[in-house]
Amino acid sequence: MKVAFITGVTGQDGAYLSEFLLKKGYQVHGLKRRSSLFNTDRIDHLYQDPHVDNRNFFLHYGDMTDSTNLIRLIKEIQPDEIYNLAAMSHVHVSFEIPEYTGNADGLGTLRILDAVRLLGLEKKTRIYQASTSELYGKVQEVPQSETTPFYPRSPYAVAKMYAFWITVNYREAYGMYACNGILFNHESPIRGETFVTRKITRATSRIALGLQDKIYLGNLDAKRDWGHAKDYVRMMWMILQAEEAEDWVIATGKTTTVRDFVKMAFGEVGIELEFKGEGVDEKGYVKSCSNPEFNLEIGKEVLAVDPKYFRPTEVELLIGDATKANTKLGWIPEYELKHLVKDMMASDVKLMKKDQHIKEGGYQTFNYYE
Ligand code: NDP
Ligand code: GDR
Repeated sequence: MKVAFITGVTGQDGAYLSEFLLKKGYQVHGLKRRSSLFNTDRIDHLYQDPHVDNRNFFLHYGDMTDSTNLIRLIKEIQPDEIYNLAAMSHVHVSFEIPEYTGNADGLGTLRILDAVRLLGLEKKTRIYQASTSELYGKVQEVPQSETTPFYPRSPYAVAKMYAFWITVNYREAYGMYACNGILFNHESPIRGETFVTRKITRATSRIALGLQDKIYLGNLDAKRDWGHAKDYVRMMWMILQAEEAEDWVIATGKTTTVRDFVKMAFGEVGIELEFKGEGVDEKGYVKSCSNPEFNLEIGKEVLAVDPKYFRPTEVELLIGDATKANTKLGWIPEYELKHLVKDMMASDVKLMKKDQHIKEGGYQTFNYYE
């Protein structure tokens, strides 16, 4: 039985990857942080009672900023594969907590690599590093591939740039099997609520159901290459099964503006939007509503721009070229953007209907607009 260790197991990718590896017959160990509230929502369905035999899913407390903890865990687990997914992963928030981001995302990666080296596991343990299209930052060339130069535009991206190169360096210096997956944005119904796609699908569902009036967004012109997280975690595993340790771009090769994503999300529930105005004055209005379930007034303003969501330095355009992964590993994404939006909207409408019932029952529901 192969043994995997996943840092960031409670996150979007950690949850899907755990499911994927358990189905493949792996024993999966995950690193979770101590939190004052339960933080295991995404993996609760995988939980196994510690008192039963034959468990194959284990959670361990730890933190990417704590070397001794990581060394002890890797020593105990003796993993065949480590997937280093833990990170302070929000680009905008990284401008608020740059030092912590550098510590967790940059040095955290070094701690994993060095633990493997110190424990003499260089020849046993394969390491996947969650690198990112944010490394490309300011546009140098499109589409972006493994040979495109980096120009990071946030403390998050700079920390991930250190993580990228320290992974390459340990591979070259110590002959370790360590790879970077340069993944472009990938989303799902369990995407963190403050990333733009999930913020949009949640708000669209709430607006349609009369639970919220409006959504406030930042840069509507930003373009992202959005894929489905399920396709991307499959590729993380494929990367570690390849003969040679290499770095790989994973992307769909198509790009879409935030504005068009909003239109698609509203379209999914039969609401057509029209946009008027420019820059900070741009607004979105209901043009038509073909769904009798929703009682939305034509002409209602449902979207406005709030400059507080603008970033000090923005990444305007991402579009990836995954030819290498397509041809060398045979990876082809199963989901198109329209399937992703459908999946996310179906899930959020269902979730928000629960809130509607709670509200109708006289109880308060909370929504954070970040
Ligand atoms: P999430 O934000 O959903 O999950 C991040 C995970 O890291 C959570 O489990 C979080 O724990 C954990 N974590 C954060 N800080 C620490 C720390 N100091 N110590 C231990 N664990 C920590 O991210 P995703 O699942 O979306 O992304 C996974 C990885 O892939 C990240 O490294 C991200 O930067 C990278 N990436 C993501 C892309 C995407 O589009 N999703 C694209 C390219 C790269 P908790 O639940 O307690 O907060
Ligand atoms: P990103 O994702 O920064 O690409 O990082 P995010 O969804 O946060 O932003 C995408 C684009 O949308 C614009 N935007 C907004 N973003 C947020 N969060 N909230 C808003 O209200 C809003 N309005 C417009 C942003 O300016 C940006 O251009 C994600 C993370 O998962 C990283 O960890 C990962 O490395 C990259 O994707 C690839």
